Amino acid sequence: MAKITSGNPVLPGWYADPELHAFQGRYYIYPTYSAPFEEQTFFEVWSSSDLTDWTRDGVGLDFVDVPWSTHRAAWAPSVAEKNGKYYMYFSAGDGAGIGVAVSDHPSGPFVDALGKPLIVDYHHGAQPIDAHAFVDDDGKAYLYWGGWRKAVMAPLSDDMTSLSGEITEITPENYVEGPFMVRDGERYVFMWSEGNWTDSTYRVAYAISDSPFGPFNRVDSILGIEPGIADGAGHHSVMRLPGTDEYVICYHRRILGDTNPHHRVTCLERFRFNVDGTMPQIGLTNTGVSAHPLFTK
Ligand code: FUB
Repeated sequence: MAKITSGNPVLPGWYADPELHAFQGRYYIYPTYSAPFEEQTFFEVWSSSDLTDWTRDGVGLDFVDVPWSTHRAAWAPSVAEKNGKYYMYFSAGDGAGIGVAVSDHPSGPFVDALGKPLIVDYHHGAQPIDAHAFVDDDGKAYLYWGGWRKAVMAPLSDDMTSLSGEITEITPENYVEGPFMVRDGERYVFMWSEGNWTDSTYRVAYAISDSPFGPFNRVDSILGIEPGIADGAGHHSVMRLPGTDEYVICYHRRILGDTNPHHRVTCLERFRFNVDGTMPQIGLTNTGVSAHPLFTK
């Protein structure tokens, strides 16, 4: 029987840094497998027809096939579609670099496109992790990334496997990692994670700009802790719910009192922007989101 709400968490087991998309009439979540770094050697792909029931499609990319990855710390995949192909940007080896892999299908298999990292240097002090690919309404694509409390960005080339412009530092106040961009009308809403991913201090904050290049001035935190339910909510993604003016935030959070740093679970919540364009405070729930079937036209 179809579920009415997703419940939280939506994926069984420990998964973090989830990126949510709607591709080809189906929803997809691309998460980090949250475990000790040596056990993080692959990226799974999960999919759903209506946001409530999630199926493990399989391993989309295995570090066995990425020799430069150092075969550990497979983190924070971000997937973008361009010209019918799907590009996965991923972090490898706790700073070994950001790679890009390509597939003909959102479930993969993804194939390492370059045979080497796309980004390996620490530009402006930013650790090369936590890439996020944002495709604007005009089809131009941008890559945002950075750990070690520094955020940078650059335009992507049309081939999606190289940068086409200068790497600019965009670090907002309190930034730690996990950058994400969403466009709401004419406004570019940039978000990131603050605090420490291993404990309850982790949270999400945002800035609004009229350009994908910034500047990004911190407005407020919007997600982090819910007394009696969960804490340490962060490293998220946001997707506009097709056919509505609502958004879904997909994030990971911690179980109250559980101090194992890798015990992170993937959850969903629905929200609307406030009428003045600011973001609301987003509560952490156990009910998750209501079913929203997605049909291909
Ligand atoms: O999941 C591994 C790392 O933890 C990510 O790259 C960080 O953003 C943090 O969520």
